Amino acid sequence: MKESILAVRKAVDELDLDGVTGLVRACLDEGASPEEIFQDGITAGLEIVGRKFEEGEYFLADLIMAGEVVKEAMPVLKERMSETGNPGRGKVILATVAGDIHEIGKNIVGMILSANGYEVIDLGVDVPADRIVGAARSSGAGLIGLSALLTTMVDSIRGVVDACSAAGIRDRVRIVIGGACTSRGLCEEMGADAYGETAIDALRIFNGYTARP
Ligand code: B12
Repeated sequence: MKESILAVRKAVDELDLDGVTGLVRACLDEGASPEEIFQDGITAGLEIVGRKFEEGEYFLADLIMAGEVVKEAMPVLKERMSETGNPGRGKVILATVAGDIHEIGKNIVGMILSANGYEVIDLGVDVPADRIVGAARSSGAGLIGLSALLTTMVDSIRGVVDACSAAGIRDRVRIVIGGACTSRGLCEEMGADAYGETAIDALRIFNGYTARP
């Protein structure tokens, strides 16, 4: 792995708000792709932060700081990604489920999808099922991506599936789930259509649904 990507990972792990943007730029200048930087730099760094939190070395304030460090780095990556777009793949509704305010993974998924031609309707975090249904109806979007990181909130996924059924739109929407606490098994249990482990998986899954014959 490139040294420069390891430096981004370290900046996230060590909560280096001032240094992170310069390090991300250095990776891009060396030819690393935004996807590599997200996966091996930012996401890997956040995993270390999560471990330190679990082990009592970091506290909630550090988690908040880690979120800020990543937000700081996002604009540079976003700039680079929008250069490669090819419009017209379809509309995707993205939301972090009710009760959960983690947004970094959802935002990365959103950036990768919009850089690849999707119109992303990002409803934000802690989104109730009825808002998701309302957005699917008013926009006509047939794709829904749900992000969930808190084990205690996974039932919110079922809530969205049930709300789509109750509204009579379940057969015209595909519900894809992701986020650290989700899995293929959970996807089946909740009655969703697909599970993606990474943002690149999200793109692959949605591309499968929108592939033209
Ligand atoms: C940063 C962080 C926070 C920040 C979030 C800041 C923000 N703006 O988002 C803040 C400080 C707000 C926070 C709060 C809390 N957090 Co927190 N947090 C984290 C941390 C360190 C990183 C999360 C993250 O952004 N990861 C990086 C992203 C890129 O990964 P990701 O979201 O999984 O997304 C990737 C894939 O999963 C996938 N993906 C994501 N979404 C989707 C959607 C689709 C459709 C698809 C296909 C794919 C996909 O693509 C992404 C890129 O590849 C994790 C630890 C960890 N390692 O996950 C804990 C963690 C998630 N938090 C945790 C906890 C407990 C909390 C709190 C309850 C703490 C507290 N006591 O208050 C609160 C919850 C508040 C709430 N109601 O939601 C626990 C959850 C445990 C659990 N399993 O339930 C974790 C795992 C930490 C730990 N080890 O204990 N947190």
